[in-house]
Amino acid sequence: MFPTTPIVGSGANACVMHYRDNDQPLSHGDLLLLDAGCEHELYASDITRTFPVSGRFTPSQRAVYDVVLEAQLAAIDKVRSGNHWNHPHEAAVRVITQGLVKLGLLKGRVAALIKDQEYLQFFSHRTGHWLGLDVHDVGDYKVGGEWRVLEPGMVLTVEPGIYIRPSPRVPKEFWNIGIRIEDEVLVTADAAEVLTAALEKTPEEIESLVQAA
Ligand SMILES: [Mn+2]
Repeated sequence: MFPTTPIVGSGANACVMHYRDNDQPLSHGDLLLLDAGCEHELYASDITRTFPVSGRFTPSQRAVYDVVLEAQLAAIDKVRSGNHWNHPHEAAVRVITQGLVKLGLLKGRVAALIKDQEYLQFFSHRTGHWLGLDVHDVGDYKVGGEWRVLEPGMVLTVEPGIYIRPSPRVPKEFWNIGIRIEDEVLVTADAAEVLTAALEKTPEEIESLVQAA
């Protein structure tokens, strides 16, 4: 989400939006949220993956991961020329709200929950930003008061997340689950091209990567 310093947060810190201390020990059963990137030929990258420290997601972690991944894929599907800047975010909001209802973390009708922005309790940031020479690159998100229309050649991040703080209203097995999945996406005339598609992303791939480490 933020430039320059990586975000490496586990446990409760995975739910802290701009956590930068990056100095806490990893505990079995926790998640590790890693938001980082490299530069290549002066161009920035910005990637987030979330790992189970133990090598295996708990059922609750896995259930939330599945929702975030579904939201990310739905958002990426909306990255195409002719759509506007907010289409991917709207898709992510819909999937995340549906998922939060399915998980029992929100109660009510999905349409009303979206209208009332109840998802903000768990997903309080936007779904992406321009990416280029800078991590948060220059460029308008609105033009003439309207969401900017996507054009081939634009590059943006797609990074929905769900962050669940301890609360008496939330079952304990969900406490301190913080999951974000972020890729770089190129707008083309056709379907979006995920520039970071070579990286592990499915829960099975992520678990295998940690187990092999
Ligand atoms: Mn980002």
